[in-house]
Amino acid sequence: MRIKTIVAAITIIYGTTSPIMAQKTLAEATRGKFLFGVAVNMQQVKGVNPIESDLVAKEFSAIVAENCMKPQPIHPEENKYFWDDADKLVAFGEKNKQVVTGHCLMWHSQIGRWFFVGDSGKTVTPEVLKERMRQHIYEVVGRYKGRVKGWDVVNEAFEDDGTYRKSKFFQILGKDFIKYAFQFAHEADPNAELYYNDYNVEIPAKCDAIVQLVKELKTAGYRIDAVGSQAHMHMDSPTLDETENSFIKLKAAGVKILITEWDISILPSPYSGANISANFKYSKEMDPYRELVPDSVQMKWNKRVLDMFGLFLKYHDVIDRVTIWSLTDNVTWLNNFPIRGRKDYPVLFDRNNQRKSVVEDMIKLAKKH
Ligand code: 9MR
Repeated sequence: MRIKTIVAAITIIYGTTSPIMAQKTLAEATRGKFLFGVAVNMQQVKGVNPIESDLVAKEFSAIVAENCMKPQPIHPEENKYFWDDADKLVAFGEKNKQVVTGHCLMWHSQIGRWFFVGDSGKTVTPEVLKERMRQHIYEVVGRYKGRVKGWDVVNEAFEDDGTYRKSKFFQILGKDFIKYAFQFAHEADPNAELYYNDYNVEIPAKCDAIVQLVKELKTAGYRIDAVGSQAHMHMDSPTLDETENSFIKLKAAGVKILITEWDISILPSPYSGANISANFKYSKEMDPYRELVPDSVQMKWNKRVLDMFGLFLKYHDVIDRVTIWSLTDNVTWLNNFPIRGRKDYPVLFDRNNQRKSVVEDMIKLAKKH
């Protein structure tokens, strides 16, 4: 009781930014504007590294599973589901009063081969695939009904040129597979928000295709709440203008926007997508910052983070959540993509689990908006 009184007095005198008070977090700084989330792995959920778990719990208002809710891990065989990890993750989020997002229901990648193969070893018929989708979505969404706020219902259905990706789903069911997925997800949890999620949404042709999809879904009466823009970025692309234009188009389409997988690679890239099958050969030139990041490069990265974050803040009326794709530079997927074994620095906490200096500037910027 006495401690509480002292804390209250300090807050009145100095405000929450007092050095003797706990540091403000990005989640606090962005409250009322958008959720500030992070993708988590199972070590963090299980507390294998308690410092990381603690950071996830304290610094973020939302979490999403980096892997454990994807079709393959959660549904490895036709009649076998693996719930342990996803159950723990959802409970972890609830314990920490965080909004939990489900990622992802239908994705051409990280899905068991069995999904598309029938008894005879032949590709399944459209009817069978549709029924498998229904069962999968009903089971997964149904299990976390009321506990997961929203689902990435379909992930990465478009190519960068705006044509449909020729995934197994598309080959077997045509573009209607998307409608079926949204329908089943809505039936399984009518209160859950439903999202379409993709990378390189800043490419005009791809953004236009997504807008067209949103229109088709809405016109046909399907629920779609938001488009997730993964926002895996590089030092020079996409530009601020390209990013803003994608926001303008999505906003006009009448959906919310989620920044779902934000990171900014500091490394040179031979490739600018997030298609995980892309892989290039290692070379020292492509891994220039093993020992340290030069100040000039770090300053450029910091500026890029602030410029983008400023843009997210500008559009906070339509952006509901900004999620960082992994907690620290240690655990980011970009250390192994699109070239294995590099040292990247794309997120907001460093390899010693410390906040990068740019975070304070982001917090200051959030206050101005
Ligand atoms: O970060 C994820 C990595 O650990 C996985 O190995 C990879 C393969 O499934 O998926 C990564 O997350 C992807 C996300 O689910 C969808 N958009 C692209 C992300 C980066 O590949």
